Amino acid sequence: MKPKWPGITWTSCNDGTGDGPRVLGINPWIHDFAAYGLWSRPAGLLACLHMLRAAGARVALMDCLDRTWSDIPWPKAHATGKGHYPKASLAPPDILKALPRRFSRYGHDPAAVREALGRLSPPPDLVLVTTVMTYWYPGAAEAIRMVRGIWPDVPVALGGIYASLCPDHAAGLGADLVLGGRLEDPQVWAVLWKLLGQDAPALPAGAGLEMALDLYADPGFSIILGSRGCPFRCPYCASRSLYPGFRQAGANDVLASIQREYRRGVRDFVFYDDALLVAPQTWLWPVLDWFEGRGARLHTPNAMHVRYLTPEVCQRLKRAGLRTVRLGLETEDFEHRRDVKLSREHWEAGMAALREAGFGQGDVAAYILFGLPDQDPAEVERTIAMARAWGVRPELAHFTPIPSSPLFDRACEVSPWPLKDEPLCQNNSIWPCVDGGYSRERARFWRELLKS
Ligand code: B12
Ligand code: SF4
Repeated sequence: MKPKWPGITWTSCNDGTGDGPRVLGINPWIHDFAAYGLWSRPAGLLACLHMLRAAGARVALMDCLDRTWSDIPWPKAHATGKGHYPKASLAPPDILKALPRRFSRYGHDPAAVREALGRLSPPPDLVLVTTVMTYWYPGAAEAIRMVRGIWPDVPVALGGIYASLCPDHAAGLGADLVLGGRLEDPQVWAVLWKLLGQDAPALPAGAGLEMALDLYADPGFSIILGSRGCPFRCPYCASRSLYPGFRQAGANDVLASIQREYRRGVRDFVFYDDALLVAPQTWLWPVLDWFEGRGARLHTPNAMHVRYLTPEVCQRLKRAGLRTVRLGLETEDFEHRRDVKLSREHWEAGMAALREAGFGQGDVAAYILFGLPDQDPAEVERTIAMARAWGVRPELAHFTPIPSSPLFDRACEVSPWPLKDEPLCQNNSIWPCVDGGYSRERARFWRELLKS
């Protein structure tokens, strides 16, 4: 099938013609047992493309997981913009063959992607391939192979979360350069421009927080990133190693980005912050004030910290139009938590504040960690029951052992899978640290429990 509209094109800060280098960003396919477009956007790649464009480059985006560049049939999205990806069966990688689950490539048909890239004229001077989950690297490898086939002489840089957390493994993927870390880090910035044969220009304002959201021609939703990093240090999380500090954007910058998206018709906005409610006066209050009465729907799929849900916070969120409320509960065993971010008192106060603000039973769900090393499944059952008792929908967040997170070494000790050497085994779909691993019967048990 031929992509007809609108294809991918070069854009620049002025009229798209300039003479800066041409940089193509690719968000690769997902190869996995399951994937759902929960308002997913490659925020990191969009931040990179914004920085490069603001510094004089011309940029283009090929998002293998988004339909907006083509008229290829796509599963109908939910009214708020989330939805399924098209998928095609794939043979699972050898190491995952024994798992009784279907493996697929999610996203556009590679033939359509190849054709759209082939039509990009003139060709790029540099291709950036981003990565999100560590165990999705085969999609990045496929993208690199495709780029090599179309433009054998164009350099390819691989970056993003997998490249940052598994740099040695990423070195084998076939890119010319693996660049872990953040592009706004002056060293990384300089190396990337060297690949273009140029001295690095000054980093633009807003580097690392602003994103080139306009590269989506007709988006059903948009994302908001008002901060980077998280002040907490939960043992199962890599946030601290991906972004050691905590940085917030200025309210005017976040608002300007939101207003641009709102003006072109976007009404669903999704927060990507790890610590959305920390120091909300910096940018979140002005943003929520602006949303009041504008008929937008806000979503927090990345979960909010319950400890910050005071009556004022909940009322502001409600008035601004928060619809999808996701909370980080993790466990009901408040006395023996693996983190320090939530006490029983916080939970009770947060639940009362949400209720008073008018959030109903259908609006709120809590993530419960499942499959941690040494976790007693009875703890998960109790947590599900507790969430229900509070009128909150329980959702299992399957544990992903993440290199560099404090719990990774223990995960390696208990898991029968080679977690360190093979990132595919970090996939939460295989239940890598659950006694006996994934099985259909065990999966059915938890599904039924969540339904009942
Ligand atoms: C937003 C988010 C989500 C969103 C959307 C994710 C998406 N895009 O599809 C939602 C809520 C859907 C989500 C879901 C999940 N997530 Co999540 N998520 C994040 C989060 C908080 C932010 C990612 C982000 O956008 N950051 C902001 C951008 C600007 O930063 P960045 O991507 O790192 O980009 C910078 C650099 O990497 C670099 N860069 C990026 N690309 C490139 C390319 C080149 C060439 C170069 C040079 C540089 C470069 O420069 C960028 C600018 O500084 C991260 C944690 C974190 N703090 O990173 C977790 C994180 C990625 N998620 C994680 C997990 C585990 C999950 C879930 C599996 C949770 C669960 N158990 O259910 C699910 C499953 C996702 C799925 N199947 O779709 C893990 C990853 C684990 C892993 N093994 O890789 C992380 C790291 C959190 C953690 N626990 O530590 N997630
Ligand atoms: S799990 Fe959440 S609260 Fe804990 S360190 Fe990660 S982002 Fe912060």
